[in-house]
Amino acid sequence: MSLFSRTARERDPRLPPGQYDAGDTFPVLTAEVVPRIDPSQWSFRIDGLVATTRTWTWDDVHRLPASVYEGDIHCVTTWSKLGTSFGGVSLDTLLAEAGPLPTATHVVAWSSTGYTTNLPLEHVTGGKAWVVWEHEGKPLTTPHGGPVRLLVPHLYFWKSVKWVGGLRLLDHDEPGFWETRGYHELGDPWTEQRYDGD
Ligand SMILES: Nc1nc2c(c(=O)[nH]1)N[C@H]1C(S)=C(S)[C@@H](COP(=O)(O)O)O[C@H]1N2
Ligand SMILES: [Mo]
Repeated sequence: MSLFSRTARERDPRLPPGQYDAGDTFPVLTAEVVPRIDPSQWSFRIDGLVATTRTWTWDDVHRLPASVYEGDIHCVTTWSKLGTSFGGVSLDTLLAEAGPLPTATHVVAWSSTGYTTNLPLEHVTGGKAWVVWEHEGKPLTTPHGGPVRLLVPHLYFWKSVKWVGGLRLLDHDEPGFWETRGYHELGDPWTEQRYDGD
């Protein structure tokens, strides 16, 4: 490659401000002790402000219509992974079975480890969020949240709870693990909502 083409190379338009392309690497960021969760012991629960509290087992979620996300993910520590993919089921499918009540405005997503994060309900509906067990066609590994993690790729990746166990629907916002430690309530990478007050 000539010096000219290197210096003139444009920034990949898929990269939000302040982010770099991590290429083929997929860094691991974990605050807690990594849990070992056997798929046969895993379940996903939606409760709180719903018409019907629902719980799905590993077999149950595999019977639902499969959904794949192909695109990018962005960690607040400035790495982005471009053109990756995750497979699982759309949260829309799961929420439709539980039936959010009209009073529900926010969700808390949680892991059995105690890790939590808060999200406005409208940010996990309309094809924006998934519960996933595959990464680039292979089973999601334990360090990356396997057997099953949340995926909310339009927000910074701390919202994508690893080893996810469920969602609780609320009529108010309830800051989670990182949000009570100075991270932004929402976390939009395109407007660099990294920390509280950004
Ligand atoms: N349970 C749990 N989920 C979590 C985290 C965590 O520490 N524990 N870290 C978050 C953060 S800050 C990021 S960037 C991503 C990292 O996912 P990865 O380790 O698969 O890259 O998971 C998010 N989900
Ligand atoms: Mo992160």
